[in-house]
Amino acid sequence: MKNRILLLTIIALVFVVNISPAAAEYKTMKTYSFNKKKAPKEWSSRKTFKIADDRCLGLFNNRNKRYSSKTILTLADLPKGQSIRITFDMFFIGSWDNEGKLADRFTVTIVDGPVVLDMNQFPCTLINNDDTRPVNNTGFVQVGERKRAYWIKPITIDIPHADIKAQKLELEFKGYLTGRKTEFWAINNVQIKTN
Ligand SMILES: [Ca+2]
Ligand SMILES: [Ca+2]
Repeated sequence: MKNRILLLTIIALVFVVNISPAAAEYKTMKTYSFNKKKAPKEWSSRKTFKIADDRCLGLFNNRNKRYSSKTILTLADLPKGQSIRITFDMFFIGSWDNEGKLADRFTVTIVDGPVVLDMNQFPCTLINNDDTRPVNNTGFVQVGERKRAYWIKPITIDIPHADIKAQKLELEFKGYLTGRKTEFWAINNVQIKTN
């Protein structure tokens, strides 16, 4: 009897170990790498910008008229009853602030729905607030007359199927920056996955 229970336990364990990676698997439905001057029509703001020889969607700044403040991604004909996972590379350019009067914010929101990403902590550390002394930045990029440090952060957003109405999803990416010429953002390598 004891042996039988042991055997059943082992079988159950093997089953659990085998099934868990499959359950977490997502299929990539769409990829946006923004390698042309204009992003595809699904994006409301379509300008792209080269950072280290790789084009991104951007730049964005909500306080500077030369740039867009946001972009909306419209996805139609999504598979019925399935949740969506969105991954992308977020570029924080310049001196984004985590606190005080100059604090910044970045959100992703389902249009007419909930906020699905709300960030107020950023990797943009500068020694003595000096633009030329960034810590752990990915690189530098020329914006206007100045070179600014940037940091890339991979982001994952899961959207439950209950938040997807009529197989359609409109996602608004928006920054709330205080710096007109010192802070920007861009995105790259957006992947839309279903499970
Ligand atoms: Ca790209
Ligand atoms: Ca700021």
